[in-house]
Amino acid sequence: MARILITSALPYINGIKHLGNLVGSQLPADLFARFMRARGHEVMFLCATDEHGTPAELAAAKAQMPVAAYCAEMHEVQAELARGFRLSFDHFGRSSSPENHKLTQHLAGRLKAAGLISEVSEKQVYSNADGRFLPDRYIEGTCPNCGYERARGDQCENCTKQLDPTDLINPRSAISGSTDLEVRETKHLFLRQKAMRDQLRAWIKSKTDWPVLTTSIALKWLDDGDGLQDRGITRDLDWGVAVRDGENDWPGMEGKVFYVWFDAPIEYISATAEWAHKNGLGDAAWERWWRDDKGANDVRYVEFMGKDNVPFHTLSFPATLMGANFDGAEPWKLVDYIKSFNYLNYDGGQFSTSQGRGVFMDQALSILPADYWRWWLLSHAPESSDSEFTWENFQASVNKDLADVLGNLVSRVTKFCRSKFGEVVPEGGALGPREETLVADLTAKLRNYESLMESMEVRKSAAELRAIWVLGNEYLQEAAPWSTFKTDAAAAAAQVRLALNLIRLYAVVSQPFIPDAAQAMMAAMGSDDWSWPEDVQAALTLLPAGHAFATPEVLFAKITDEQREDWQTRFAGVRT
Ligand code: B3M
Ligand code: ZN
Repeated sequence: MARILITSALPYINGIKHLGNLVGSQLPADLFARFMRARGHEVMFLCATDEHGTPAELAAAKAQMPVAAYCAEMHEVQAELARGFRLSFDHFGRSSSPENHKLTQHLAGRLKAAGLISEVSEKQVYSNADGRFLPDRYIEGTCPNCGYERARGDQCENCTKQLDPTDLINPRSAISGSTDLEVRETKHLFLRQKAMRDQLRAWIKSKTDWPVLTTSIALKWLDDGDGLQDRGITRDLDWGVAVRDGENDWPGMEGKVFYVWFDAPIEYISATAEWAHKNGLGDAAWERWWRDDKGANDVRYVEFMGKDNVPFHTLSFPATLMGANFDGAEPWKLVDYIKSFNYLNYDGGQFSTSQGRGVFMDQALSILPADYWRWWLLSHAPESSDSEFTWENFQASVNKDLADVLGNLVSRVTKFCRSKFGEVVPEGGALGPREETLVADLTAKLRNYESLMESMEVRKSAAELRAIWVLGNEYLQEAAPWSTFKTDAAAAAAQVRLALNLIRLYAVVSQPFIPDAAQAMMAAMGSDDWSWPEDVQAALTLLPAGHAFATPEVLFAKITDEQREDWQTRFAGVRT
């Protein structure tokens, strides 16, 4: 038994995530967590809402709510959707938690002690009317390039030109509209990542088993052009973790907060502390996952994320943790493996949160149960390249894989048994060579499935699981107990007994992908034995003759053409 620490990138707080976000981190992380638990490993699976920064403030202002209340409400919304998709987090935390405030301030203090923080004076736009510095995107004005009147200080949305706020013509505050702006000096803290370049490079180079997607992005940022830059880790905002040196004030930094990307990954650790405290456990309970000197050196830590988040996880966050251990006193757990994803596109374009394009998590659950989405998304995960959601493909996969292959097997076996032998596992004669072949084939495919799941080959795992289901169908087709029954009822009974056991086995191995259907199958088989089929032959005799079962309702209803067309039109436009 091993210990596996799993984190999913933290969904940002400012709205409901779309299916592309879901398949890029939380869902595959859940698949892996469920599989590892099913194999008997000790798993700690964490996620949280990422709550600080300008976008949270803007979203709260738009909702006309205080930002803390907005975040609390949106956290609940996202937590409920996570439950709806059966994401099996051990804890779904909040980056605004007291635990994260404390740990962020502590780590910043350690970096300061390590000499890895520099203070830099910058010129920034200050709004007298708003009484605050304005981050680039809080400043609007006319684009010097195309004349668009609502260009933002970081970029013109109309012509895409990257801008500096000082480039804007007639600049004004995006908050109040005030033009009473001036440029003022302000001091910020920078993390001296450059000084850690060699250490980071050596660490990344040592990760020879990382996927190419992950390593290539990391090395690009490390070596390309000017190379790794020192990074500002503070902002002039109200909402966030106050800049402090551990428990002490940080002179000159009053009224400033840490940059959201500084505190967000730290929340992976803090979420574990939240979990411990929520469960009445002491600090040792979370430290054994995160501190090598407190028992974490045998932990395998795996992170899941979209490719755009890779630089922060391969450079900045490790730099924070390595830097905090400058004197060897705080050996924080570094990630062992990063599974990153490309993008999922939507029907010929991109999913877009800002434009409301695509299917969002709440909408998805309002039309179909979680398993349908989980199956399609995972079996089409954008691993080696971007992939695309189309309603035709979704309909075809669900109908074929879930309804025709798996659902049909369950319903044929249980209904046939009920009609001929009643709702109990029948007594039966010996099994023959056909069954031996089935056991051998299942064993081979199952071992392959296990190794694909261990290496997080999501699509290939789905294909192998489907192949395992197909074996059962082929067996039934050939053995044809409904014909056997006419000449040899005992042989038919033996076949049916095997097939009923197969349903329980399928529940166990399918559970990471389709947890609700797996529960329904297991419940129908009147069993609660989730033990992994290390020995397929033994697993197929687990339900004895005389054991009662129930014939389940339809496991997966087919998606009709009408439904598909309806959804296609409903989700063609943008969400308002
Ligand atoms: N919230 C990414 C995003 O919303 C960001 C991930 C943080 S992981 C520590 O795209
Ligand atoms: Zn422009």
